[in-house]
Amino acid sequence: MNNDKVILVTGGSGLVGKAIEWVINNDKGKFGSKEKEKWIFINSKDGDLRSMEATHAIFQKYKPTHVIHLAALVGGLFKNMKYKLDFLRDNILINDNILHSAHQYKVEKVVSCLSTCIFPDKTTYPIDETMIHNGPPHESNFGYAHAKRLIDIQNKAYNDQFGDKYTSIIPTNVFGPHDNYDLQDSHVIPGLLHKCYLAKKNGTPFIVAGTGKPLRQFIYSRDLAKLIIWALREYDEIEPVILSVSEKDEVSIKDVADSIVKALNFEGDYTFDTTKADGQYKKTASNEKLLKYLPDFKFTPFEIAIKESADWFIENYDNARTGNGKA
Ligand code: NAP
Ligand code: GFB
Repeated sequence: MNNDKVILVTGGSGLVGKAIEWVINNDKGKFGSKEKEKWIFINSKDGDLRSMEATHAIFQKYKPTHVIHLAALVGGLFKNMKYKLDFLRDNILINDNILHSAHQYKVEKVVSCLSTCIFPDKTTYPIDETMIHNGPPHESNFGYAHAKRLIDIQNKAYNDQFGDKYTSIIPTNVFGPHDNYDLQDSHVIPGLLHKCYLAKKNGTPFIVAGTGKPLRQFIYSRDLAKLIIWALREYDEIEPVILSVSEKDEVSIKDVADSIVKALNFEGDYTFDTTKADGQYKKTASNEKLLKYLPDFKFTPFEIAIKESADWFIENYDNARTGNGKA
């Protein structure tokens, strides 16, 4: 019985995919590469996963035994608000093609990636894994949210009818090296890193969108990567698990902007554009289930993770995904 694992990582060129590749290649502890594991990182150049034919061709080529499914149409608040139908359709197509190909190629395990923004907007806090389907998500990202919720339904249907072992993890907002820094489409941390960098370079004001009051839990991509590798190797439930820092580490958008100003040594004007949307006020999630499994897991302190992310962005500005640089 050849128990070599062939692990296919979809979305391998993105923020989370690159972090998994970094941990596998650099972590000398329990999360790093292991014998009998072959890791394959793919991106859209390997094939458009919205096409069943292209997805099949990838499975035919690599014959994976395990899949970490990260590929998705992803974006921050403002991109989600603009393209709700694209977020719904593209992600439904990508997810269905991956899970059905995994079933047809008898893949032993799939770990898919959801997001805490898919939970009901009107809910009690902290949010936990049992609440996914308890009501409508926030208006700003219902397209993305319903497509992601469907993965949990698909996992349970494949397990119920065929016994397939497909599960999912639910990260909070993620940040780190190799992020998407497009000034319109990005998430808040890469967006503000780029804006503050340009404000410092051009001597212009640093403008944060919204009131700065909303609250978020942020996980460093390299911490998330370790937890996803753990989930692939050891997490045996079909039910999802939230991967997040604890509730006490929740910060405001103003705290985030202050940390970025400090990390980039910005001394210019710094204001808030309250004409811009705040989105969901908070989505405070419990990581109790995770800590039952990994009580000693060490998360990177927020300020250190922001500094490492800022340094990576400055060092790699010319090759980073900065979009067209227009706010
Ligand atoms: P990202 O940086 O935008 O990367 C997206 C990846 O998906 C890229 O490798 C991209 O390939 C690939 N991809 C997109 N559309 C594709 C298609 N049609 N066919 C094939 N590949 C395609 O995303 P990320 O932030 O790493 O997100 C990874 C996962 O984490 C996603 O499932 C996302 O929903 C989830 N998540 C992210 C966050 C966050 O804050 N970033 C929070 C919670 C959950 P190319 O590079 O070739 O385009
Ligand atoms: O990361 P973000 O775009 O998404 O953060 P969400 C949005 C918060 O940051 C809002 C404020 O309160 C914005 O007003 N903000 C301030 C900014 N300046 C900026 C900026 O320059 N760019 C951005 N993007 N925000 C997303 C979901 O929600 O969370 C996605 O829409 C995904 O589907 C992601 O799940 C993880 O946290 O509000």
